[in-house]
Formats: sequence, C-alpha cells, structure tokens
Amino acid sequence: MASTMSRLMLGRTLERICKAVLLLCLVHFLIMMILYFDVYSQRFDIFSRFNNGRGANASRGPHHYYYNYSRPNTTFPSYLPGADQLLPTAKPEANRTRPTPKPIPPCPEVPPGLVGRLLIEFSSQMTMERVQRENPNVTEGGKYTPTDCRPKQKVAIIIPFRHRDHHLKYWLHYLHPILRRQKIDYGIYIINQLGEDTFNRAKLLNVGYTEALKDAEYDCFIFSDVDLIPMDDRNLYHCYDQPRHFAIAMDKFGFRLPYAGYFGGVSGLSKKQFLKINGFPNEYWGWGGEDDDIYNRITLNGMKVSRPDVRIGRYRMIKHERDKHNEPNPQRFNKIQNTKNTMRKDGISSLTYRLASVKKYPLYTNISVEIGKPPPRPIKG
Ligand code: UD2
Ligand code: MN
Repeated sequence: MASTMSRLMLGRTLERICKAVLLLCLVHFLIMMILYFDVYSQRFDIFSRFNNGRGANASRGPHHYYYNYSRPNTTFPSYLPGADQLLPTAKPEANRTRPTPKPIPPCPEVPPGLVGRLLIEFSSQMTMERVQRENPNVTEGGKYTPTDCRPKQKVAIIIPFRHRDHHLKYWLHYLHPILRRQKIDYGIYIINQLGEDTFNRAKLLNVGYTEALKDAEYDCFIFSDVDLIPMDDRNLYHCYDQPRHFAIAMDKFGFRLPYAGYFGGVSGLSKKQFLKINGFPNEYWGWGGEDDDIYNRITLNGMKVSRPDVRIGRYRMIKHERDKHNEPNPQRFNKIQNTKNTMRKDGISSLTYRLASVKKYPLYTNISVEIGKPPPRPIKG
C-alpha cells in the first residue's frame, strides 16, 4: 500500500516536472521569436521606412552609424537588401491591390546610408577622368538629385577659385559621393577669378550666389574653400534654422575651433539668411578678415551661428603655401571693426562684375569672372 502511494506521488511529481519543462520551452520559444523579429526589423530598418524616416533612425541617434576607415566612399553595404527590396515580401497583398507606383516620399532627416567617420588622404594620384568614372550619376554641370526621395532644399555649393585645379580634383572625388549619400539635391559652382589681380574670396562668393540663382531656384547656399574635405558624412550639407558653420574642427587648428567667432572654411546660409545680411562684403581684397566680417553681419542682424558636434565637424585641409596675389590684407583689422557701418552699403546690393563665361563640365559648372581690383590706396601726406 505504502509503495503504491509513493509510486503515485513520484508519478505526480514527474508529471509536474514535465509540465514545467514544457512551459519553460514555450516561454523560451516565445522569447526567441520576439528577439528574432526585433533584430531583423532593426537590421533592415523596415520600420523607419514605414515612418517616413522619422522613426528608428532618428531616435536611435549616432550609435546607429559605424565607422569605416577602409572604404571612404562606399554606399550602403550591398550585402544587405535595401528596404525597398524587402517591402514587396513584407506586404505582398498591398502590392497586388495597388499596382501604380507609390509617389516618392520626402527624404528622411537622417539619411540611412551614411558611413560616419571617413578616411581622407591626398597622396593617391587623382585625375578628372577617374572622378568622372566614379560618379556616373552626376549630371552635366555637377548636378545631382536623389531618385528615391524628395529633398526639402535645393543646395548650391559655391567654391571661390583660382589656379587650384589639383585641389579641385580631390574635392570632387570626396564630395560627390558624400553629398549623394546625404541625399542632397545639389549643383556645384566653381567661381573662377580671371586675371592676376588681388584675390577676393567674399566677392567671388557673392558672384556665385547670383549666378547660381540664374541657373536654378536654389534655396540654400554652401560656401566652401576648394581645399577643405569633411572627415565625417554626418556633417550634412544643407541649410539650418540659423546660418551654419560646418568646418569647426580642422586638422590645421588641432581639430578645435580657433576662436568663438570663427566662420571660415565652409559655411551655409539659406537665401533668406543671406539677404538679411546683404550678402558678403565686396571690399576685402587679399587674405583674411572677410570671414570675420560675415560673422559680424550675422550677429548684428540678430542671428546666431549654428554648428555641428565637434566630433562630426572635422575637416582636412590640403596643405598649401599662400598663393601669389592673395597676400594678407593689412586693412582687415580696421575693417572688421566697422561692419555695422559698412554692411548696408557693401554687399550683394552693391555687387558689380563682368561675367566672362559659364561652362558646364560633367562634375561642376565653371563661372569665370572679372571682379576688378582693389581701389588705389589714398596717398599719405
Ligand atoms: C582661411 C579660411 C578661408 C578664408 C581665408 C582668408 C580656413 C580653412 N579657411 O583659408 O575660409 O577665410 O583664410 O581669406 O581657415 N583661393 C584660390 N586661389 C587663390 C587663393 C585662394 O582658389 O589663389 C580660394 C580657395 O578656394 C582657397 C580659399 O580661396 O581654399 C581660401 O584661401 P587659402 O586656402 O589660401 O586661405 P586659408 O587656407 O588660410
Ligand atoms: Mn586653404
């Protein structure tokens, strides 16, 4: 009798253990399923596409990017199927009921194909043919428009230029793929100062603004030195609520802002912001000061400079000597004290120049201009 009882007890205990094991298996299976779908949804970013880009990418922040030191200009890894390829399998019935192609969605605020930190070097041989081969999607005049989304802004990139063909090749080699990944709708304008008179960077930038607007309806203008290459493609080349300073951490300044009011190198203003400050000064001949004058114009007109994170706004400058006919301007210290009095008279409203030619090359538009020379110095006496 006792042995029957103990056998019965043993049977019940075994049964309970079996049930518990079964339950554990079920819970384990459920957890596995949840993890499985979660990982896949993140990896292929399905949900960010359904949210028009405001979801997963935007909220996950910078850790979503990876650093790529070996392939600076790759696009999104090709071994991962794009979300577009995944959509039909994810929602086959939706596809069948709506055969007409979907309208292109607005571009996401954080483009999904960025690679983050880039390797930038200037030792490899660079030719224009190579850069053209690398950028078959850029159309005549150096223009590009994303095909899979609608960008909010149209951006003109303006480069002041004279005798820097060597730098230009590197600039185009690095920037075209970066801008493409950033999903920017852009055109590149090289503003070439003809003749050998004193160089005038800011006046050339004013010419670039005017000529670009004759070509297309731009609403954002980015002004870049030809020798400056961003080291991180998260530094997005479009306009912001306030005038933007992009080149905040340059190798030549030890990757730090040299002073709080620094606005040199690469900057960007919307059409409205540019007109609010009457454009840039035309009267800074030779090297220096014009960037500080622009900074003064911005603050005197009640705006603030916006900047990227210091880890992202990093740049390399191609090493160079000071060019001929661009000697430091001795009047620059006096002039930047006077922006308040000069900015209304001297700017886009007073710009004069002679347009010599507009040539559309495969990777950029060249605008050659005569901008005159500095007024004769008053004779002392
Ligand atoms: C600094 C600023 C620059 C500007 C300049 C003072 C940096 C990285 N940049 O540049 O924005 O404020 O000081 O004027 O700090 N250029 C030519 N041919 C010439 C001369 C100049 O193409 O003969 C163009 C070219 O795009 C060049 C830019 O003007 O990158 C600035 O001139 P720079 O590179 O000689 O002066 P830099 O490096 O001191
Ligand atoms: Mn330079």
